[in-house]
Amino acid sequence: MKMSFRWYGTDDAVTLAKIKQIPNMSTIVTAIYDVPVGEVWSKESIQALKKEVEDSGLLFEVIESVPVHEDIKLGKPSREQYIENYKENIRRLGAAGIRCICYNFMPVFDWTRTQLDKELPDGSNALVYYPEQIAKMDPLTGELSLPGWDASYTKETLKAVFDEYASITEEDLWNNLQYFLQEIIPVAEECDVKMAIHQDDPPWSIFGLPRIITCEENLDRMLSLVDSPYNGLTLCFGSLGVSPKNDMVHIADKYSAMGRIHFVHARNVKILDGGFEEAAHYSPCGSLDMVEILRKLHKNGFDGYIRPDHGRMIWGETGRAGYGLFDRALGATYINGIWETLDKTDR
Ligand SMILES: [Mn+2]
Repeated sequence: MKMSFRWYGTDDAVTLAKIKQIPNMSTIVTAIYDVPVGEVWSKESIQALKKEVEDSGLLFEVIESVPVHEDIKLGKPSREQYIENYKENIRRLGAAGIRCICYNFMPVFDWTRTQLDKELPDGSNALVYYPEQIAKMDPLTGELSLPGWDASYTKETLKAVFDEYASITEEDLWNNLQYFLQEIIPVAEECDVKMAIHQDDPPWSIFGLPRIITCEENLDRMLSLVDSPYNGLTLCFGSLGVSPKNDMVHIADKYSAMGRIHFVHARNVKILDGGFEEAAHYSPCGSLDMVEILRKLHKNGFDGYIRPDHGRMIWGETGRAGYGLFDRALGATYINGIWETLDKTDR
């Protein structure tokens, strides 16, 4: 495995120099954030990003994310141009040394939580999702925003895109995903860039919008849409794992044995009735058995990228919710410890 860390660019308070000091850190996971969704990234900005990362002694090999334009998910005629743009981004990123692109196919919203700073009993705070809070949230106020979300929506444009999704069923979304993958995967193969879809977070419909990347059955279907190793997964423990019906040990085993996991988001969650709280990475802090999940990846020879996913805010750190330095660094070290133990014992 190659240990990696998400970095939000030059204005990220968590600097490359700090990330570099985390033991066993090899790769930066980043993106270009100032280009509207669906547009082609300029070669100059890709090169500048690559140089900045590599000058810090880290590898520039993973992009999270190249976002998929809503018109592709909606299957509108304008998707043709957006798919061409997407292919061009794969080509440009591949030429710059990127080997893995993480993306998702969630309508409108990326990951969703109801509170970003819930204080936990130990005084740290974490992101949480409580069903009673989601029931009271109105996404159409335009006031909801989380790191990584498309910030360009106004109240009016959000209403318009919701109206468009009113007639889109899950089957429509499947068809639109298939169309997209059949177009882009051959390009990913040519460019040696592994495409790695992120599961829907949380893995159920929210605000009446369809969601399909939610469970084992649907992961099987997704991977069969284009049967190529370049059509793979970002296995996000904390996204799939909040649904008790998703057996994460089994899922990690199955898809890593198939060679279809290219990128791993390792984090723990405490499952509540219909909701969840993000937890420290250490297994007893949440509902997931991190050792057993990682053991399956290790057993199957996983050699892709892994990054500690969302951390809590600890030791008074402030900043981008879920993306502080301290708790994610603890997570990386915990994963390193498990992996080193597996290296030395599971032969
Ligand atoms: Mn994730």
